[in-house]
Amino acid sequence: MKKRNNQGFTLVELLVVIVILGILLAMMVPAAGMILKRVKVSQARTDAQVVVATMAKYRMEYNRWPEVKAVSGEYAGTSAEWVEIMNPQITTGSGKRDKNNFRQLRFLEMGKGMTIEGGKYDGGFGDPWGRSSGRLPYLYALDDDGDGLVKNPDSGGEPAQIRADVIAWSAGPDGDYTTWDDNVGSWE
Ligand SMILES: [Ca+2]
Ligand SMILES: [Ca+2]
Repeated sequence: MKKRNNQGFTLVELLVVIVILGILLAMMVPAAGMILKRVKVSQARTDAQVVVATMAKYRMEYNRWPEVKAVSGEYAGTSAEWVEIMNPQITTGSGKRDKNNFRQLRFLEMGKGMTIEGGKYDGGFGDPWGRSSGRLPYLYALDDDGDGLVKNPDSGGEPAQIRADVIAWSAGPDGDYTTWDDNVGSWE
């Protein structure tokens, strides 16, 4: 009887191993992509809640909301101007903080979302998505009439009024603030 060569894999065995590895890899890539997506969504939610907490700290100190230019539509957001007001250690030279935060208090700690590089939001607090158009600031909406409710920025969203003093949201991975299926809100 011919003795089997145990020196290594036969060609067929090697091919089988390669095919199995290929199948495993093909299964893992989408799974890894999905995990990564979920990690970024959860980062965006945490960041949106950081924006809400930062705004609440600001209002506690100054008893009003800061005056920040709108970033998208009627909504202001975490642009460089906002960051400079909330953390006077960061300066873009806009002079905004003198008016909005004359006590030079730090409401925002440097974190992961700092800072947006490139594009018009240079120095802002950006979302976790590295798109070709760059990372985008979070937007926020305020309860400006003091009834403890903020109008839902998603016009078709439920509830129509959100019980909060301030809410914040990310445009989501698609980089579009108006598409709410992937937007990430602080209140959700
Ligand atoms: Ca209100
Ligand atoms: Ca979107």
